[in-house]
This record gives sequence, structure tokens and C-alpha cells, in this order.
Amino acid sequence: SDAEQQRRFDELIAADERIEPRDWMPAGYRKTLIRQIAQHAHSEIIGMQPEANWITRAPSLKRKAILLAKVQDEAGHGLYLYGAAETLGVERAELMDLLHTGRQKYSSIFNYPTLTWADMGAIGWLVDGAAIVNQVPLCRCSYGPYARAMVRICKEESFHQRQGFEILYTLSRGTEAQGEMLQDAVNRWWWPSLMMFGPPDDESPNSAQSMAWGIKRHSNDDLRQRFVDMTVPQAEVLGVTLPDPELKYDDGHWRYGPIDWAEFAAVLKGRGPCNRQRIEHRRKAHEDGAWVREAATAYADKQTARSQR
Ligand code: FAQ
Repeated sequence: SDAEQQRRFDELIAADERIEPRDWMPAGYRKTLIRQIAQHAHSEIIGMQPEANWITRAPSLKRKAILLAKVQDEAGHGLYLYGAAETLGVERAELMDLLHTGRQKYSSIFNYPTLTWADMGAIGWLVDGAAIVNQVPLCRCSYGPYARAMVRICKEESFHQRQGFEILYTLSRGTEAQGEMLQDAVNRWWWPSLMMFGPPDDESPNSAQSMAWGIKRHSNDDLRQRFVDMTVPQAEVLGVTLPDPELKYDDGHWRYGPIDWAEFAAVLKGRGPCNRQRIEHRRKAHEDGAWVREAATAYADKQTARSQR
């Protein structure tokens, strides 16, 4: 009976065991996971665009090879995550459609432009840094396929974070102009990075239920604070000033000033600096790739027909 299934599910969650695709799960649990995993997957592939913008302009062959590898990793993360979402009974084509028609979100952070090479460093250091803080606890998510995908993703994100820091560290030892470029990038990426963690706890409609289900392990504000505490000492090593005059150390934590939640809301509503460009580019890439999907389907059909002869 349903009550029996629910009891079994609750026991698994209480015992901190994993839920697997064939297990019974409440409809709300499935829906929340599809939403979060799909948004995460969309973020990975939309997140390729701001950095792809600099592949042809990387300052050396070595930097170009590293950046290419990073952007390819993001495509791979998207694929594992779409795969994890598919175990919940949705089709990837359906999820792509929800993205292209604006019915599913992707992370706010990827709606900001990449104006200089220093932005490649700032994205690695701050955006991947925030992604790691948010995603390491997701390796213990109650849904098995998502948790397992996160393990590999987090390993790759650590490399991404290090490469970003190293770009900035090199700029910090460079000319005065390079130092200014570094500071300008940090000024532009700091606040949007803090917004990646989502709305404050008292305005986060999904947190309580997601935490009760073991999908999320920590609240948005707790993770945001963890990120700030980790990042402030690294900013000192780089010799940059974080653009927050209220930042101060108090009782074991770096307290930060108010976040501009009106800006966050505007970006979520599609009014960020690059929202339109990101979605148009994604749709065009999807249309341009139609022949690849058709060819792959025709090939698969042929293989199936051959094996059934
Ligand atoms: N942007 O109730 P909550 C990466 C939405 S890292 C846009 O708190 P929840 C790596 C939220 O969906 C970035 N929307 O929601 C990379 C909900 O809307 P809905 C991706 C946001 O789910 C680096 C509403 O606000 N990482 O890609 C944002 O409990 C460099 C209410 O919020 C993940 O997705 C936002 N920042 O908590 C790639 C991690 N924040 O759906 C390339 C997994 C909130 O009800 C280059 N996701 N919203 O209409 C999570 O941990 C959670 O989903 C949160 C939000 C923490 C993002």
C-alpha cells in the first residue's frame, strides 16, 4: 500500500540510506529532484558560454588548452546530470525544451558578461569556488544517481577553481594594468557569486522540504557564509580588495554587507545583462545540431534493425 511504501521511504531517509531509481518515492520528492538536477544541468551547459567567449583570445597556447579542457568538462557535467535526471523518468529532449522556452531556470551567475581575460580567473576562483562549496554536500544527497554524479563533478571543479586562482595569482604579480584588470574582475564577480547560493533562508521556499528529504544538506545562508569565510583569506593572498566596505571579522566568521536581492530577482526574471543572448545562443546551437541528432537516431535504428535480422 502507499502508506507502507511511504513508511519504507521515510525509514531509508531517516537511516541516511540512498534512494535508487527503481525505489518508490513520493511524487514531490521526484519533482523536486527533477527541478534541481535539470537546473543544475542547464547551468553547466549555459555556463560554457561566458568562458567559450575567451577560448580564441587566451593569452598563450597553454592557457588556451586549459580553458578548452575546462569548458569541455562543463559539457561533460551537463551530460552526467541530464543522465541523472533521466533516471527519474523524464527525457532529455523534454528538459532541453523547458530550458529553451524559459520554463526551467539556470544559475543567475551565467547572465553576466566576460569582459576581460581576468574574468576567466575570477570565474574559476569565485564561481567554481562557490560551486564546490554548494556541491560537496550534494555528494551525500539522498538520491543515489545525483550523489554519485556529484563526486566526479566536484573533483573536476577543484581543478577549475585552482586554475582560476592561478590565472589571478599570475596577474597579481604582473604589471599595474594587469593588477587593475584583476581588481575590476573581482569587483564585478563578487556579489553575483554570493547570489549563486540562492535567496536568504527565510525567503527560500524549497529549502525546508529539500533538507528534510536529504536533497540539500545545508541552508543557502550557511553555505554562503562558508564560501565567504573560505574566500576572504584567498583574496588577501591575491592582494585584491573585495567590494564590500562592511566586510569584517567577527566571532569566527567574515560578516558581509547586504546583498542586492532586487538585482537577483531581475536576473531570474530574464532581465540580467546577458539573459537574452545566452538563451538565443543555446537555441541556435540546438537547431544547428539537429542534423547530428537525426544522424545518430538513423544510425541507432539501423543497428537495431541489423541486430534483429
Ligand atoms: N540562480 O527555494 P530556493 C555550475 C531559484 S554551479 C537561478 O532556495 P533551491 C558550475 C530556485 O531554483 C551553478 N535560480 O531553491 C559551473 C527556485 O526556483 P524554482 C549550478 C535560483 O532549489 C561553474 C527559487 O529560486 N549549481 O554550474 C538561484 O532549494 C563555472 C527559490 O530558491 C546548482 O544548480 C540562482 N542562483 O535552492 C559551470 C547546484 N538560486 O525552481 C560552468 C544545485 C535559487 O522554484 C562554469 N542546486 N534559484 O522556480 C542547488 O543547490 C539549489 O537548487 C540552489 C537553490 C541552492 C541553487
